[in-house]
Amino acid sequence: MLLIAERINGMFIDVKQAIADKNKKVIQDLAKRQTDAGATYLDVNVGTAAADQQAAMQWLVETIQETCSTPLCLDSQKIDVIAAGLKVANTEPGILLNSSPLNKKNDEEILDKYIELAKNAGPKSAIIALTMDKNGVPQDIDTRVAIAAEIISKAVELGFDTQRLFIDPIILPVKVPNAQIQPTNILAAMDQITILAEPAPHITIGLSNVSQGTTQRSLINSTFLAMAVSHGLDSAIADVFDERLMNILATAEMLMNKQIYSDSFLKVYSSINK
Ligand code: THG
Repeated sequence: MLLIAERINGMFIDVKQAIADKNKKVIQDLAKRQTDAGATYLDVNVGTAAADQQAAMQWLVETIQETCSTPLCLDSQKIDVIAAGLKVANTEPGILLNSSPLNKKNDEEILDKYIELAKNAGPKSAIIALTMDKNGVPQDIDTRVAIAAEIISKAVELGFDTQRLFIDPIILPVKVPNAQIQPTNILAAMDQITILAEPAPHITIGLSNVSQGTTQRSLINSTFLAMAVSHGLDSAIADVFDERLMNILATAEMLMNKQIYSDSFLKVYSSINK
């Protein structure tokens, strides 16, 4: 499992404040602690409060890189913010561009632009593409799969290896009225997305979305993670500080025969993910 640690996000009050105060310690501390906890990538999202999002993204990237060489996942809905981050990012260990829809009303070519950015960022760079298009986020299984198929064919057309593509079927909070069917729709979409290409594209989700506003965040996140792992999920943007979640992930991967069983499989899993 490729774990993208979610915590450096302006959605969290401490990070938002750190960006406003240019407080490096808060950010560097989170970068190091998430790396120690098993992060393969660090998500970097400036949130919505920063006055100049491009400058804030560059400050976050530079601040993290001063103490930590964990690959970054630049997270913004604005391609200009991603491009600004890329200018100062060390792409040598790899980088993830998070995220592009298939297309947008005011930008039909948005995915092409992300692919171009990734190509210029070197062979270890990859893209997270959302199963979302100019009509927004689909709620049904078939539209998610159809958009994923278009994303894959666009990548093939542009000579971009599908192994550098992470498809995100977009999980929304289970608490939203009428949304309780969504987690099962996501699992069914994953079953089909994994057979769209050979080798299969990677699949990722913003796991913590599913439990937003609920009283049992850790339980809901970790249960859905185990379910999704059994449907081909091989990456997630997640809370790596959640010990229950990390243990359940290790167990799910062992039961899926992705990690060999030994009596100390939990210990082994946490040491190889460092
Ligand atoms: N797909 C992709 N990228 C994403 C998402 C996605 N990036 C952002 C987000 N979704 C994933 N990251 C988070 C980070 C935090 C939370 C949820 C998803 C979260 N935050 C607290 C909350 O809203 O309750 C913040 C409040 C706090 O605790 O201070 O839950 O889906 N590709």
